[in-house]
Amino acid sequence: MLLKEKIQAQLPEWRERVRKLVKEHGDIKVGEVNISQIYGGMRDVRGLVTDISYVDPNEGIRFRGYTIPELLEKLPKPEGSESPYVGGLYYLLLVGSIPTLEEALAVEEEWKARSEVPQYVFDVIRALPEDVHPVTMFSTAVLVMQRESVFASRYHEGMKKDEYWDPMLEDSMTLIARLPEIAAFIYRLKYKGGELIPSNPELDWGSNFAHMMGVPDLMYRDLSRLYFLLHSDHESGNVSAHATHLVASSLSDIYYSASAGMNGLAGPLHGLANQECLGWLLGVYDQYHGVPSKDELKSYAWDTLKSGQVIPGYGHAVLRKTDPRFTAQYEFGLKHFPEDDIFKLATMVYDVVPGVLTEQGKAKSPWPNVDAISGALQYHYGVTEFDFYTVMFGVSRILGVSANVIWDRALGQPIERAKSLTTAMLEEIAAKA
Ligand code: NMX
Ligand code: MLT
Repeated sequence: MLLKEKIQAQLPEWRERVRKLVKEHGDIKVGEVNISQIYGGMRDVRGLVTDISYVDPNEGIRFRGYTIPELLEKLPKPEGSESPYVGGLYYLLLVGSIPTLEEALAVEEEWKARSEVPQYVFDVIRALPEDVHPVTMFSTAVLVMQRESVFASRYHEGMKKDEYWDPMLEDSMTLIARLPEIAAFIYRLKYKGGELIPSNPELDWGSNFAHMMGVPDLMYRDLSRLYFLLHSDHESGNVSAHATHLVASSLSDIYYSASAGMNGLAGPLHGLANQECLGWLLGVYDQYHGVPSKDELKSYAWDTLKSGQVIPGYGHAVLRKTDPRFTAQYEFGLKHFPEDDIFKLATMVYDVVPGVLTEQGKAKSPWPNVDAISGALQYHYGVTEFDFYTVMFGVSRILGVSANVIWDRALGQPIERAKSLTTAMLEEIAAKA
């Protein structure tokens, strides 16, 4: 497999680089932790490492050093399309350089060869109660495939530690290959009376998802590839990435680990915010029977805050400016459907809500994150069932978290085990300070 060869070729240098850093500079301090951080969700505590993506508070995400506009320009695309192949993005995440068209297509081909979803996965999803949330269905589907883990079986056969990354890559490729069909199956089962659309082996991974969803507008294929690129990774401290990394650090395989990550993504302060955000926009739209005036919108936003709720899609734990993932989606909407009512409303929210949050003075960032607009774009193409949106986030996020745990294994990262203290101990430290 191309990805395997490419990673293998880099391993000696990477292992030596990390070994040297730890051996020669292991006791150099990179930060300190204070009591507020311990009680405050470890904000800004520098305790993780990844070379796959980095989030600068003012600039936003870079994937392997590339900004989103750079990636949209440089990654290979299907002919006549504006969004890159997802296979090319995965190559970049794992290998660290922009692939050629042939290299991107080699990843796409590898996924095609592994894409058949075993019948038992569909049976398990069908056996769940009808009112189960789509993310629960998705996470369950990922988890149940654990029985096929190559990593788990090779571990029990006694594989050597420096080989761990290889079956982690094997499992990740199989898991990712199956995700578009599993997600589209959940969508069609839950909202389209179970009328399934067979996979089209002629299509790339992202377009095939769009096809199986049953959205007739071909531009939805471009949006799907864009969506999967944007949501794939956001360095290592966010809940889904950290949960996946933590679980994988005990040498759980990717099925156990990614399913755990999905369960974290399902929280309303994390990935579920895209569902919440569209619900909030529709709440505004219903209340004012259409796109409201700016004053009406301002008053709705204040009502939300006064009722003790957050405005979904706004604020961020790291970012202090508009999320470039928001900007990329905003530009897509502006180009293709500027007159769409829900898109116009999401744009108006961008004009109004940062001012409201600034006036309230609580949120450290009043600016939009990735979730503030993604639903408006889906809604335009007829994917109006917004409790499905976090499944799409999950499909994408598994690209990033799997790339990370493959490299965790390659570089021999140990089991994660931070130290906790008691409140009395912290009081004692405070008293002595
Ligand atoms: N609406 C209202 N209040 C907010 C918002 C918001 N959008 N963002 C932050 N605050 C509040 C926050 O609840 C906290 O209040 P309190 O002191 O009463 O606990 C205060 O402002 C300070 O919070 P921050 O330090 O600015 O934010 P934090 O780092 O704790 O949390 C989020 C970050 C993203 C969880 C938070 O901004 C939020 O809840 N946003 C809305 C939900 C959302 O969009 N989540 C998606 C994030 C992206 N993703 O996909 O994961
Ligand atoms: C993410 O994409 O994971 C979110 O923006 C949350 C985060 O980075 O904290």
